[in-house]
Amino acid sequence: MNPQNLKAAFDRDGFVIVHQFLPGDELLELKTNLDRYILDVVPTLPDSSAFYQEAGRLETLKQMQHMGVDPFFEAYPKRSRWTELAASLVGEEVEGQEPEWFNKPPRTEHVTPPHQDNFYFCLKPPNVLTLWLALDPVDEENGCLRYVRGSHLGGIRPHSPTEVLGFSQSVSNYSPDDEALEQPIFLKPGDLVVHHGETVHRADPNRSVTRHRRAFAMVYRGTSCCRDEAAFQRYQEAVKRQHELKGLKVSD
Ligand SMILES: O=C(O)CCC(=O)C(=O)O
Repeated sequence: MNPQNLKAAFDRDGFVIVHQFLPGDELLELKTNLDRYILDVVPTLPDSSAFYQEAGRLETLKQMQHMGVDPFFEAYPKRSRWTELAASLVGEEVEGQEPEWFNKPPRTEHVTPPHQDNFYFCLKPPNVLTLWLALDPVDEENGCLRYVRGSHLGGIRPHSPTEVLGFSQSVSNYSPDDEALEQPIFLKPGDLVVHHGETVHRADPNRSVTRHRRAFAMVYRGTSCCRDEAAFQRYQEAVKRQHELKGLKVSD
């Protein structure tokens, strides 16, 4: 798809797929650094930077954030392949946030509850998006993302607290009408899906026995965005309460 068509699809649907976004050599470089980070850096991190489905079991590692502690991942968001795509879809210059990593390990009951990222980010105007790169084949069996088509155009929906570590808030009035508009996203390693910060999305658990569902993600915000600091503070306090209730040690 050419850049104009990508933007038109993104503006209309709130998400767009770019197949074969990352060439094989760059995918290998990224995976090698992720393996290194998981082995060498994750054991040194506070609980709030690496989440497990079952505490202490490395094979159930399901989410990593604040990855900018590592020089490779600190520099990664500035790579032009990523910034150029983000800027062309947002429609202005962008700033990239620290990378994140999401997994649904096999045989774990880990759902992604329906949510809008900008409920967490509190940015106005909502010129913010996520670039989500598949590291494994992703389909219905291992818990693909599901987007509610066009939902980025309806504003922020009410959210309420969840029990899900890493996704502390969920759309509270998610309905069969939303489900009817859901688009499941099937990807191969190196394929990318981009979603707008106000697109409602969710994912089922990984029902497979052996297949991981790993993804590398980066959030880019337009330079015109400002944070609603009061709303952001409320959100952060809710996250802190959730972490305390789950007994996590939080360093920041
Ligand atoms: O990987 C997932 O299941 C969720 C990712 C997500 O919600 C996001 O990147 O905004």
